[in-house]
Amino acid sequence: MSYVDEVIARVKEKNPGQPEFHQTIDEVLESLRPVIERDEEKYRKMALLERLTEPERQIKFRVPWIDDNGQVQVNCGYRVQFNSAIGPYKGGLRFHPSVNIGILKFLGFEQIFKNSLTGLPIGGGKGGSDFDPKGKSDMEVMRFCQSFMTELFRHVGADTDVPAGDIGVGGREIGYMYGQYKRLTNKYESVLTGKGLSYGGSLARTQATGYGLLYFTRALLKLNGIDIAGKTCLVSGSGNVAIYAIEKAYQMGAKPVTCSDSNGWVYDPEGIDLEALKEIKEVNRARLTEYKNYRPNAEYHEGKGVWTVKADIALPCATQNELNLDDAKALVANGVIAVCEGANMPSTLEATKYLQENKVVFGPAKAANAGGVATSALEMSQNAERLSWTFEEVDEKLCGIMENIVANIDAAAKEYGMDGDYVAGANIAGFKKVLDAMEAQGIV
Ligand code: NDP
Ligand code: 2IT
Repeated sequence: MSYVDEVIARVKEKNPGQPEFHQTIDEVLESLRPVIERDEEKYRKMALLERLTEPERQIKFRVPWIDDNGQVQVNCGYRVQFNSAIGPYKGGLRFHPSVNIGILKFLGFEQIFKNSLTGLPIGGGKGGSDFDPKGKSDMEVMRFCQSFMTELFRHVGADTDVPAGDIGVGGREIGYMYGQYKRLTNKYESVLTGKGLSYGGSLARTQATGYGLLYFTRALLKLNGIDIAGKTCLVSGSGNVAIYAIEKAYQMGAKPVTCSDSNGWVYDPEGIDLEALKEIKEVNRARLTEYKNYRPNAEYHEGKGVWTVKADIALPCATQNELNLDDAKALVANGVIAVCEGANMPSTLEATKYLQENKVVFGPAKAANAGGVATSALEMSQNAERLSWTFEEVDEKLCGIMENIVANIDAAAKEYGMDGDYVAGANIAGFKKVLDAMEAQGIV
């Protein structure tokens, strides 16, 4: 059996009941096959893939907190420190009831290659909790965040591991965690990114993932001879990534017509009303059912359905495996030109394959959504030099990073004879720097 197949089988056997982790292992190791097979015996001997697929450290801890009724609640906290070959661990914290170790390992593994693609010195990690911030008061969220950090603080630090936001973790949660870290350590350091602007945050970090996704999409389309202006876009999700993807799509002359949350979805043929969406989600923390109060002519549907609308570009920005084979078939039948992933692993392996086989330009998550973490790294740089750059400076750097990623994944795909396969291109381009650093640092 080839070394790659052996390791895929072994990882699945050693990590039962973790389907999302298996999925990313399948996708990434399959892409790396041509690189590994150039020198298979050497890599087998140094157990390169076994080391790459085993997190350097996994931390799991109890998070007790007291709700507004005086009842004690207990959640699980995690941090997966996956790979520090090219820099301190870096990656978000997710607060969602579905969080478990398998999901965090999938996210942490993806993060290794994504962070490498940014060209900045950051390793891969991910963490979070099964805590559900939905419906909790600000004080409940604060007590949870303080308890979470009361354990996590021993494992993180500006040069060790720098968490940030992800699903369910935004500016409010980062603020509460930062305050507690500072109180516990007596250090004012860049231990978290996505901080508020008054205490070390970077301009444009809030917008970065969504804006970056559109810079990426525009450049990838251009490479394929297509102009993004005038195109209709399907967006899923209505959180941080979706909102700023919609904002930048408008700025590029495209028209986003959908968005969704975990209850339902909106189709607004005139284009999503961005101000209404921001008020509903960012200010009121409410549900999308409210959208019709702002736009009576828009449609609201319960359940899932964004991918059934006819459009040119699809931008999944909610969560993993939200775009399956049936969705891919519906998109292709409706003539979609491109799918670029704002969320992490939103397309199933079958959906990705179907889209690629049908000549849809496919921009994989670890390349397309790298703008968030890239700007987090820019926040770390600003904190290190104790300076703040202007919005324009950060935004310009972000745009340059995303355009570079497009060029690098295209070149890597071509180098290995897979022209236009940006999934393979992203995995290979991200892997090469990590491989080089791991080889140089010996068996650790
Ligand atoms: P938010 O919490 O701000 O928003 C998440 C959105 O996705 C909400 O609309 C939410 O709906 C929806 N959603 C979440 N889980 C589900 C689910 N199981 N089923 C249906 N809808 C769901 O998170 P972000 O916008 O930050 O993150 C969105 C995606 O982007 C995630 O995959 C994340 O990993 C990825 N990402 C985020 C980055 C960042 O900088 N924030 C960077 C790179 C990637 P509801 O409110 O109803 O739950
Ligand atoms: O998935 C991701 O890249 C993020 N949630 C952002 C991570 C970060 O450290 O900014």
